[in-house]
Amino acid sequence: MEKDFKRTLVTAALPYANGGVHIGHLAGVYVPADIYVRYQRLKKKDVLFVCGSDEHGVPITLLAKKKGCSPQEIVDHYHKLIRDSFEQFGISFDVFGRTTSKTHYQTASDFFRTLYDKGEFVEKESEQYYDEEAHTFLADRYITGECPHCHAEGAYGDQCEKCGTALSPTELINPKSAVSGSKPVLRKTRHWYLPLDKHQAWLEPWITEQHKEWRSNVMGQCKSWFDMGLQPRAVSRDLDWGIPVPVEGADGKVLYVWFDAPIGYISNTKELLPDTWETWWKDPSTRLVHFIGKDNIVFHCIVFPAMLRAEGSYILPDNVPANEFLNLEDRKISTSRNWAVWLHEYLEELPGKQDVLRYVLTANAPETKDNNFTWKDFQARNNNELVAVYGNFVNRALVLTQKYFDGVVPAAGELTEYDLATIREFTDVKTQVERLLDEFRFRDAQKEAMNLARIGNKYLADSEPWKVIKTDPERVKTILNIAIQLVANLAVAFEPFLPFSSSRLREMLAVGPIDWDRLGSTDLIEAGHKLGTPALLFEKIEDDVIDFQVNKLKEAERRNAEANYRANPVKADISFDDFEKLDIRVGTVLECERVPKADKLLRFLIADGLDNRTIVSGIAQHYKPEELVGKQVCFIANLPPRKLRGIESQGMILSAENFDGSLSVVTTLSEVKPGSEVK
Ligand code: B3M
Ligand code: ZN
Repeated sequence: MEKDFKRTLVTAALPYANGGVHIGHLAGVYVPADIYVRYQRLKKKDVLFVCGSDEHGVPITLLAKKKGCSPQEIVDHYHKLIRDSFEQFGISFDVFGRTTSKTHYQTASDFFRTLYDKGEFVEKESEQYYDEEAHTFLADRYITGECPHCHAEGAYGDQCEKCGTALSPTELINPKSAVSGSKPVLRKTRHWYLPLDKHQAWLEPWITEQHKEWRSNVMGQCKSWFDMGLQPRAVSRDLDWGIPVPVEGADGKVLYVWFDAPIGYISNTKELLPDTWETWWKDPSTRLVHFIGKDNIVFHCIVFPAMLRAEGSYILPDNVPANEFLNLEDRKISTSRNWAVWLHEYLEELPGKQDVLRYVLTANAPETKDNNFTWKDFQARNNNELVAVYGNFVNRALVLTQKYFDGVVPAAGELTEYDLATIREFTDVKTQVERLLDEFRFRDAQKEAMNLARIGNKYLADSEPWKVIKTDPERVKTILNIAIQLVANLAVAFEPFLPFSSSRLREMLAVGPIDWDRLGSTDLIEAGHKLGTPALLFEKIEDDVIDFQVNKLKEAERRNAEANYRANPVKADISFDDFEKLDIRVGTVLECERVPKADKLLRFLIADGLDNRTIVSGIAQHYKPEELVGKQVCFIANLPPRKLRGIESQGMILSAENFDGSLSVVTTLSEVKPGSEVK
């Protein structure tokens, strides 16, 4: 439904201030939101881009406890880290506020109070776990215990991380408080609930009938919530970190983080525009668009709209273009396992490469399904697309103009059929990019922009100015004029996607901002204009840079495996007789070599005090053969012989498997005669 909006209010999900921002957040939320906002600005639309940090919630209090500091210190630190890295990355928020600001406390409190006074909440009593030693109710995350499904220890009151099942705290076997370690008891507590069940009657048709244009992944989630039937949701918690519930007798209770956080969009707008914020939030000619990740859909499509509607004076979102998830090297990004690429580290380790990441994340944007980021793909897209296509075209056009015409843009003469055909290929680029951006299809839109460079490369390759210059210099003037127009078009078309490169490119062209509306035309740069100095727009990324990043991930994974290591449970008992049947002996390695065409196998010749024996063992990835010659090993001597790759193996060499899967051969403390028995 095309409505006539006067202005667009764009929000991007408020990142939790208990860690940095990683590529999953960027690809899912911030890069597309920024492209969209830059595009609106280029079109001279009235637009406001609002974000800030989300500074409440249990994980922040847990981290503070772990670090031995206050939650405020945690959020102060991460608020600044996140704000600064976004800024360096070119995410062009108009305001980046925080939910611990005075304005926010006041706004969220008032909001709650209004709903309370209007009778929009229901009050209910329920039983929740209470820690009698620490004198506090326990949030779901504060309770751990045995998972009722997979029986892993250390499952949380809301989820078992081992098997992924969603839990409620009372399902845990042997629950334990994460605060004091004591056994929690059930106690009665009162909370305020938003009766979403009552809101379903308008929410459902509002989304499924009036917003059919929403993305199918968003619509799908909403419909499944409706099909299950909406339930009342508690909007308060027993916790000492958050905004106090502004109701008498509600001591020790704070607003649930998901109640106050979306109000943060409003308070941050207020903070920026204390006098005019209401135009952005209450005037029906404002279009509200929320950029979020898929895990936030229910809050932005159902809970927050219900809050806004219950309050009564606010507009509702017009669209919620939520993205799916971005995986990293084929695995789910995990902050707790440090399986992530952090923005602040990227900015430090790959300085000046903001646009490369912006490009790759948009090219791989998880718009319709989960997508994958790999460092190899990052390198390939940089080297084969940004350098070889975009950068190469720009460089050729600029360098040739420099060489033949001293950097002065030549006037075009008569156009050939081929020139006209080339021009026709890009005159509609503006229509195409706009159509795609209006539909929130960022990856396809960026492809359209890139297409200009492909057209340019093909045009130069086909018209060969470096040859023609010898026979027909007049013709080269036309060719390079068209090429320079294409370069200028690239600067404009990439402006929303790769702002740093567009600005460098404009420097090389020695021009100021070019009107977005002129995108697709062939008169962006006048004949006679003196260009700046050509430089490389993008640089090749070498293997060592990529290897460093991949190793860093592997190292993080190793450290995590080490920290989380737990020995396997002991196997079922066996009889002493069974044990005695095992013949374990010590032998000395006489020979050791790789088994050809088997990357895991080593062939050993072992002195065993009898006739010597051959053993094949799968430890080639852990030892070089020469390291083992002369060493003593333990082996099982009475296993039936087995053929491995055509070699008869007479026994099995014993190794210990470390937490990370690496193997270490078992040996004796002092040298013994080959054939000595292990008892
Ligand atoms: N703090 C972000 C998250 O779920 C959450 C968004 C709040 S938006 C109001 O990762
Ligand atoms: Zn489990």
